[in-house]
Amino acid sequence: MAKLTIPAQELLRSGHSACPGCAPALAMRLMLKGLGPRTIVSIPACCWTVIDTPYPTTALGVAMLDNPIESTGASISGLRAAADALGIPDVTILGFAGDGGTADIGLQALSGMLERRTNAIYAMYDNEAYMNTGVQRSGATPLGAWTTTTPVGEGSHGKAEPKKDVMGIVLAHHPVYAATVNPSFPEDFVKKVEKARDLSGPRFFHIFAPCPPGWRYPSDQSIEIGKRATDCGVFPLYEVMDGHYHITRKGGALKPVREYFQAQGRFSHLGDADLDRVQAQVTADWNRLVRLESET
Ligand SMILES: Cc1ncc(C[n+]2csc(CCOP(=O)(O)OP(=O)(O)O)c2C)c(N)n1
Ligand SMILES: [Mg+2]
Repeated sequence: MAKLTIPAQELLRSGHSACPGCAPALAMRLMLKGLGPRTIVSIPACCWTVIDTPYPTTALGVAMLDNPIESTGASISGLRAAADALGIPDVTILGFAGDGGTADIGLQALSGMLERRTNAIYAMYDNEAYMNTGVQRSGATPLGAWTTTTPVGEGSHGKAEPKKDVMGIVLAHHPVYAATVNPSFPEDFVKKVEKARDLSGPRFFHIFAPCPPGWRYPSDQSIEIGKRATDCGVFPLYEVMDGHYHITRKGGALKPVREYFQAQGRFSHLGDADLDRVQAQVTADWNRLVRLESET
């Protein structure tokens, strides 16, 4: 029988209010399995504040602080300083924020936390839009995607700009550890979280987090969508430690991006020429990553 490598302990309780098929909920579940109960999590305004609460209830089996959307980086620096001042041993400080609260509104606080070398983990769960407020585009929304503020029709063809390279921005701060994770690959996810837990200094996760209502696909398809994203190269799995890149899932030739895009209503307006352009970009980005791995 295969040996289970994922801890059995559940720190995300039943009864939370995530939508069916919510990958951000699964991401929190896996994150806390990797970090364990001695974790304090700081969450800004995002879907996750709604998933966890309403006050006075909580679905989390760890201590949680609700912070303003722009402040996750500052909040986890403060939590770390407080834990150290109080002499609380062996506690992991985790910031768990959306893409809007990280790539856009909280970018300055994230940069400050990384630059101060705060001993904490910052995790960005990336559902590629401001979902909690009704699917508005964020800096992390990919090129061509429909959102309510990048509509499809005369004069608009979905988002006109490419996705912001958040890993690139984070890596320019030389964190101790940074990795991409995807709930569709739970062993890889938890293994990286356990590795990060045992390090000291600023650490970062970019979490792929499909959203059925925002991406317009049936709620039983989240795991499949996540698998396709990684296997076509749209969301490669890798880690960077001490400047060394390591791709953690290679799996042979990349699958065509069409299989990923055509499964989601938010891309249904894209034609062959659009998808050819996307394919060329994804292939170029993948080749760059492979080069970085071999050069470092
Ligand atoms: C300064 C500020 N601006 C706007 C809001 C409203 N707001 C609350 S949640 C949210 C969406 C956040 O998007 P993201 O960080 O991607 O998380 P998601 O909702 O997608 O989980 C916004 C805009 C706010 N709370 N504070
Ligand atoms: Mg979001």
